[in-house]
Amino acid sequence: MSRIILITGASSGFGEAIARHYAAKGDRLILAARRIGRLEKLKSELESSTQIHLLALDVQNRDAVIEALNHLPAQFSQVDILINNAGLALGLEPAQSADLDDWDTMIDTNCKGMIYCTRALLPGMVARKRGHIVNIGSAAGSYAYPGANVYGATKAFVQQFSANLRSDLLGTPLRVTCIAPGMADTEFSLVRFKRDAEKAAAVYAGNDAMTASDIAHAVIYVTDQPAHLNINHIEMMPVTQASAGLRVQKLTE
Ligand code: NDP
Ligand code: 8X3
Repeated sequence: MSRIILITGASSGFGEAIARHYAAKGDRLILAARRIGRLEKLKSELESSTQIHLLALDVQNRDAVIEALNHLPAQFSQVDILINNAGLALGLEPAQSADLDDWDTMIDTNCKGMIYCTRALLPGMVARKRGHIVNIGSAAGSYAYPGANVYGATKAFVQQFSANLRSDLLGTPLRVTCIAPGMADTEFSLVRFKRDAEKAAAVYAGNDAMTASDIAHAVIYVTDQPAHLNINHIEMMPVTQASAGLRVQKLTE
């Protein structure tokens, strides 16, 4: 049976790849992002396979999220799967020199955007006794690295919110999954480095990073499991990435 899937951050990277994978299965899609032109292009590519509704939406805007998700067109209103994917890292400066506006934007998008979308759709899912929320966390939510300060903290929030949601939803058939990827080659670094293409390309050069499609496969895997089964958490990394131990600063350095 065709499901209704709402994907935030569908205009590039993971969200776009996830949309392509669900479209190929014939699921109906609600695609949300700020860059509506990108979404329109994707819709024109995918609409031969399925029905698609677009939302020009900034997930930081609480009123806009609630309004949009509470007034979906009738044929899209019963969302089965919410993919909270919209998010970003801004900067890699140490905490003492990081930009406070960047910190606000990461918290407003990665944490608040996720909880607004979730809160808007949860009552309907609970009433219909059907729903799956997939939150895109990050390896940065579990492992510290220099410059990840607030970005990593927002993704730890995503991880813990997912676990806490599962507790609240015990006794309902709803499912919650957090997928926590490490390094994947998308526009993520271009955004982090404020459109410095050279710096962004250097992040992925020669390390065989994951692709957006790798993450989309994981999303499809968790949402295609039988109804009695909840995949709580998936952490995934390219073979070329690992948490490689604690650093020690010598007193003489
Ligand atoms: P991209 O930059 O390619 O995609 C990010 C998406 O998020 C875009 O579609 C963007 O759309 C959307 N977005 C950003 N801010 C907002 C906003 N305020 N409102 C609505 N949409 C927004 O990066 P990725 O695909 O890599 O990132 C997707 C998610 O995966 C993020 O949450 C990221 O933190 C996470 N992640 C990424 C990893 C990586 O290495 N690439 C690893 C682990 C996690 P638009 O600008 O059009 O609004
Ligand atoms: C981004 C993953 O490992 O580049 O969320 O911080 S990593």
